[in-house]
Amino acid sequence: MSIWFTEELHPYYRKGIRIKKILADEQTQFQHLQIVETEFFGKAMILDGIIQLTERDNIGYHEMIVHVPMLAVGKPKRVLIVGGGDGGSLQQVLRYPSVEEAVVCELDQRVVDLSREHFASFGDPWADPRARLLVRDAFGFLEENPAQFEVIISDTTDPIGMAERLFSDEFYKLMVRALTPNGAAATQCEQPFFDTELIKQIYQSAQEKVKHPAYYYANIPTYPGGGIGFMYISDTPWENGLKTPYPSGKNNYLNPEIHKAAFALPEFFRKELYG
Ligand code: SPD
Repeated sequence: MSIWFTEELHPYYRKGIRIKKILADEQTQFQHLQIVETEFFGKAMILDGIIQLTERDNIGYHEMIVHVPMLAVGKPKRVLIVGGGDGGSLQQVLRYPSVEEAVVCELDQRVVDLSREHFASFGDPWADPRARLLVRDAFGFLEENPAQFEVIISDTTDPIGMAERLFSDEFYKLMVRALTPNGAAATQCEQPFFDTELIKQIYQSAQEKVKHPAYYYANIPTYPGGGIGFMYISDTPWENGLKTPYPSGKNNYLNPEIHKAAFALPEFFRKELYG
């Protein structure tokens, strides 16, 4: 079998990858979950028709969403991942020996189960005694945990359906409240070409809450537009992270040049965001 999977996230833009085999296809309590074997990108996870990760290019996403806030903070002990049930962010967080507890607040247990089964490259981070999985909605958990986490990673799907709330001012308020002073968060923050207005709203919301919000970007070929951005949210400047040594283990995407360059924005978008 060889078929094209086409993602139509926007009515004016589609992208496709060639698939060899469907490995899992189920309707969970929350979403349509598929794991497929692709021709070029290895295995991929697709949720409600949208590619979430592939074996070949997920590492750029996970390294960038995790290490930028982790390095800025220095030696974080308690980390929260909102979403992230596939384990890719968790794997990166656990590279830091300073981490004593990494809580993952994921709504869909099946994302965790099928990822453990199919994505061996994540190295089963769930087996690490520092990992704690909470299968629940992140809003309630954030409400119950003010000033608890030095780093929060919001590793979510796109703002569609149940995930829309994770891009709201209310969510950002709760997330910042759950950070310790000088803690840092990074959130999955969409695509400058397609989601300019949403990113502007989020930046404004972040500006009202912390001193040093900033947008940065990574190239991920299987995401719309070939990449995705992140919002860095903290009273600590992201540049602090440039002085922090990397945790042991090999980086695949992040290096000091990329770390700096990721915050450089194309002029049209820089103007929109920073004026
Ligand atoms: N447009 C797709 C964005 C997907 C972001 N979430 C990825 C989850 C990987 N842990």
